[in-house]
Amino acid sequence: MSPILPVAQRGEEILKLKAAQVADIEFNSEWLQQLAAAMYATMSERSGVGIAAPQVYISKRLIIVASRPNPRYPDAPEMDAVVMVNPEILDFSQETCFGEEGCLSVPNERGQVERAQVVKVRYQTLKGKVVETVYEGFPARIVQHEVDHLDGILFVERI
Ligand code: K2U
Ligand code: ZN
Repeated sequence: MSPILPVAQRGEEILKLKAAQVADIEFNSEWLQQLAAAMYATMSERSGVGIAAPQVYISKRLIIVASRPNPRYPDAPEMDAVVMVNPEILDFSQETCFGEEGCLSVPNERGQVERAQVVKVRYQTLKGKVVETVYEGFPARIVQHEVDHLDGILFVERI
């Protein structure tokens, strides 16, 4: 049973920092596995479709992306949650799209945010394997929203 962690709110310094890279020694560790599990439990409990480690007061470059259909995006793809360590967006499509976003750290606010329609992401798995994947549409939006958290940026700053 993973703990539900407290979520940092807008205005707290932790959300403004540029998060640190996860070090090689941390891969394959109980610690990283437990952090990811607790982040997933916290995200799920709040019906989120993504979460970033700084939101649970851990300033490290670790995110979870878990698109699923929801009231705002009824045709969003149902995807297995992906844990991305040290994610890097390698390429943003020229084409952008507007979509409504919310944030676990900014309750009761929603807004239209312009994002790249397609992104190419390189990340490591919890075991340290390097993966490169292309996402489009709502999953691409979540990736951009979560990577922003790792760089201390909230969606409200992009409206
Ligand atoms: O990072 C977070 O605070 C989690 C957000 C992720 C999100 C990214 C892009 C667009 C919307 C949300 C939460 O999931 S906020 C809850 C939510 C869920 C679906 C659609 C809108 C808001
Ligand atoms: Zn957020």
